[in-house]
Amino acid sequence: MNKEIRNLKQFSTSNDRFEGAHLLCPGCAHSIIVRELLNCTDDNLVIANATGCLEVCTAVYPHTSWDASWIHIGFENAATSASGAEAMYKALKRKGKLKDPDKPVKFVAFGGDGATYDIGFQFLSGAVERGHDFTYVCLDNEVYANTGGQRSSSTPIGASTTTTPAGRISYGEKKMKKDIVSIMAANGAPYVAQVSPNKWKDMVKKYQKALSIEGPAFINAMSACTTEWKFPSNETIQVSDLATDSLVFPLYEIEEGHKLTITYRPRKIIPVRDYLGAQGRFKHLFKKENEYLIEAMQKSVDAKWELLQRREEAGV
Ligand SMILES: Cc1ncc(C[n+]2csc(CCOP(=O)(O)OP(=O)(O)O)c2C)c(N)n1
Ligand code: SF4
Repeated sequence: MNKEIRNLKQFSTSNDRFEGAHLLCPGCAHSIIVRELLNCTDDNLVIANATGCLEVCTAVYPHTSWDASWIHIGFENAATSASGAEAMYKALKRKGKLKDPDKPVKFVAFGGDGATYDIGFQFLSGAVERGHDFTYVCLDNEVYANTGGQRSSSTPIGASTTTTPAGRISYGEKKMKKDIVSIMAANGAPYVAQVSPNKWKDMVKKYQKALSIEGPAFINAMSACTTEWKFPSNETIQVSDLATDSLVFPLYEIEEGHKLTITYRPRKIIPVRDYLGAQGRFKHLFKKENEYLIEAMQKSVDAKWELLQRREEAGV
C-alpha cells in the first residue's frame, strides 16, 4: 500500500529500509532515488540490484544498507532476476505455499544506465514484453561510473568521458543520448516516466503509480554524479534543478504506451548553457571552436520539448 506523504520532513525521517551508512560518494544522487522508492510504500519489497555503484557501495561484506529482501545480480540481469522472483511468487501463491498470501509484495529492479541502456537492455526488454508485474528503476548518471567513467548509450553528446575524452581532436561523446523512455513505452510497458531527485513529490507520485499498476513499469531517474560530471558534492540538487529547468531532462510520464503527460513545467526555462556550465565534463564546450555544439544542443532540447508538448496535446 502506498504511504501517505504529508511533508518532506515526515517523509525523509520515516524511512527504515535503506540506511544512510553506505560508501556512495558524498552528494551521490543514487541514494536519494533509492531511499524515496523504499520510503513510499508499506508493502514488502523484493529488490534486484545490478552490479554498479549502488550495489558495490551498499553491500560491503559483512555490512549492508538494505533492510529489505535484496538480491545482488550480474551487471546485465536485474530485470531477469526481479521478473523471475515475481514469477516464482505467483506460482507459490497459486499452490497455496505462501505463509502470508494476503501481504502484498512488490518486485523492484535497480540498474545504472550502463546496465540498463546497454548491457541489460535485451533482458529488460524481454521482461517487459512478458508482462511481469515489476518496477524497473534506471539510475541514469549517463556514464559507467563504477568502473571509472566510460561512456554509455545514455551519455549526452559533447560529454567528456574516459572513452570519449575531449581534447585537441575531439569534443567528447559524438552521439545523442538514447531515448529509453520512448523505447520502453513502445516495448509495451503500461507505465513509464522520468524522475529527478530535486522534484521529490513528483518522484514519489510516479513511484507510487508504478508500484500500484499491474504489469511492468519503467522509471528513468536522473542521477547527478558528482565524480564523473565534475561538480562540487554539495551541488547535487542545484545541478538537478538546472537539468529540469533547462529541459535537458524533462519530467513526464507515458501511460498505456501513448498517453503522455508533462508533470513539471519550469516557470522560467533557463538556457542549456547554464546546465552545461555547472559541470566539468562539458567545460571544453565553452572553447570558441566548440561553441556551435552548445547551440546545436539547445536546438535539440527545444525540439524535444516541442514534441513532448504536441504529443501531450494529441494524446498519441
Ligand atoms: C558482464 C559484466 N561486464 C562488465 C562488468 C564490470 N562492471 C561492473 S559495474 C560496471 C559499470 C556500471 O555502470 P552503470 O550500470 O552505468 O552503473 P553506475 O556504476 O554508473 O551506477 C561495469 C562495467 C561486470 N560486472 N559484468
Ligand atoms: S561515482 Fe558517481 S554514481 Fe558512483 S558513487 Fe560516486 S557520485 Fe555516485
